[in-house]
Amino acid sequence: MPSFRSGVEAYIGLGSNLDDPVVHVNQARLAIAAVPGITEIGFSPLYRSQPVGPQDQPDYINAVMRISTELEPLALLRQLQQIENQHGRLRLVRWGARTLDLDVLLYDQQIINEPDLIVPHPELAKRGFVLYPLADLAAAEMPIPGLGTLSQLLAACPADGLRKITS
Ligand code: A4P
Ligand code: MG
Repeated sequence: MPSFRSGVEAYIGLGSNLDDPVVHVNQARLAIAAVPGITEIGFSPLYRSQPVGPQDQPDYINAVMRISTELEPLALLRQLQQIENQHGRLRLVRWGARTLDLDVLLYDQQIINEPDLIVPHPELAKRGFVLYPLADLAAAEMPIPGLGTLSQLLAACPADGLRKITS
């Protein structure tokens, strides 16, 4: 009997605030979609957001990508980190300015607590620049494992300083 592997759904957060962030985010989208074992299902509008963390850095461009993937969670993270590195990402300051940041927001409906990977992303519930683009791609009733539904999280998270810049 042939066996068919079917992908699981995952959501990736994209962020950039250096060296023409819109270009970095759009190129990252293409690079992610080109990884064997990843298929793009949807891509949110781009948002401009004020920095969370150190304030002496430029505004961010943020977006969320919905994918289907055959990669295991850690393999997915490693692929995203390779793409970050190709974009000249230097890890200097926690939550500091970066050319490209790719986070695994959700992987299927799994809760993952490994040294290198925590899913859902630990800051997801507090971040408008993650929740609002997520809501452009997913049903309001979507459960966020361990945290409630997407609409419950949105209701508790103001969209302060968040501006949609593409449709
Ligand atoms: N890691 C654990 N879980 C995950 C996950 N779900 N996805 C580990 C991705 N990585 C995960 O990340 C540090 C380590 O987190 C990695 O080695 C990985 O194994 P990093 O990208 O090297 O460092 P970082 O990004 O400086 O830290 P961190 O905690 O990942 O920061 P965040 O949460 O990514 O926040 N403000 C606005 N407006 N928009 C932004 O996009 N982004 C950040 C970065 C801060 N402020 C921002 C934005
Ligand atoms: Mg990160």
